[in-house]
Amino acid sequence: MSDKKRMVSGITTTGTMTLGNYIGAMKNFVALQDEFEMYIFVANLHGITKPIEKEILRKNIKSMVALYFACGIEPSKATVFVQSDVLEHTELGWILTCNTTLGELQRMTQFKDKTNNLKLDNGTQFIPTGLLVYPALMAADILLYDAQFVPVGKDQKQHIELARNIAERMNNKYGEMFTIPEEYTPKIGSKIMDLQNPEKKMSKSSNNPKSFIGLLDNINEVKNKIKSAVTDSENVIKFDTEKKPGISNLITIFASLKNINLETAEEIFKNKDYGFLKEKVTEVVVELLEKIQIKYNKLLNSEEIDKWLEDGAQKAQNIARKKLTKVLNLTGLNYKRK
Ligand code: AQP
Repeated sequence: MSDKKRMVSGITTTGTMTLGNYIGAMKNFVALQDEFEMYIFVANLHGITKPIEKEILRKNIKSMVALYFACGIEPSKATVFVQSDVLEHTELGWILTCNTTLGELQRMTQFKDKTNNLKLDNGTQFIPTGLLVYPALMAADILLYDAQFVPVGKDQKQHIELARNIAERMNNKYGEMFTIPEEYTPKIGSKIMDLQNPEKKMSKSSNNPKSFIGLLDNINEVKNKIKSAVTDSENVIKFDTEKKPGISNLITIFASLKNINLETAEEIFKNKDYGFLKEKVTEVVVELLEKIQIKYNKLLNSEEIDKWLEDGAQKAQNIARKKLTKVLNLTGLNYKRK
């Protein structure tokens, strides 16, 4: 193990990476890849927790991989892999599922949010069990690598807490096997809100495309989405998430992408109108997306990506296998060991 502290995280392939995923997670992956020993995976096993067509899933996985690198992850610095290429995730995921209670999983707010109104096209309710148990798989994703920190957005805090509880429980029951992880959230932008309903978090699988900005969205579409973002009728630019969630969300996006604090951003918009705020937010978002999209288009079908993923999976698996062997030994699953 190197002297650097270890981080692990991933993004789910339920759609294209959003500006929320970028600001809440990806931006930190990129910023911290020098300082930490970083393991970043494309969470394709989490990508089947909701019904998804196989062609779309395959496309999402390929696209997410290329986006990781297009956003600035460097294969010489971070270990990047696709989750299902390292089978140990599933194996440890099952062991941890068996050490997690139904009550713990049912208490996850994401379970409640994600199952709310989940219906098939014919209107019948369909809640895949994966939506309930995926936090145990997520715990495995983290605990396999002895990660000290997990860079995530605020919505994942409860899942990291669960991973910590499972790790402590397993350590107490079977003997020391897991490092206890902590979440690492950005100071600004740990929860980017839905553009049409700023009381709700921006999500890539939203049914309303106007509610989120995808990193691969057409630039004109992006301009229109920001233009039609819901604000309020006061025309006073002030950061106040309670009373002015829409405006606060736009200030947050601007501050995060400009790498300035919220007070400085507020100062820039003092005595300006909402049109000016939206114009400035559009400028920074478009600048970012254009840069990412150029790199993305070069990378998408390149052979070097396959090689980076192969190397990444091998490196990740070396670590994961050792951890899993320890777990199999300590839990009694390895029956050959006396
Ligand atoms: N709106 C957000 N603001 C800040 N951070 C966010 N994250 C997600 N949405 C926001 C962070 O992005 C990382 C990857 O998340 P994920 O794709 O694994 O799952 P999610 O949190 O469920 O994200 P989505 O976009 O809402 O996906 P769907 O639509 O599939 O549910 C995490 O670190 C997350 O905190």
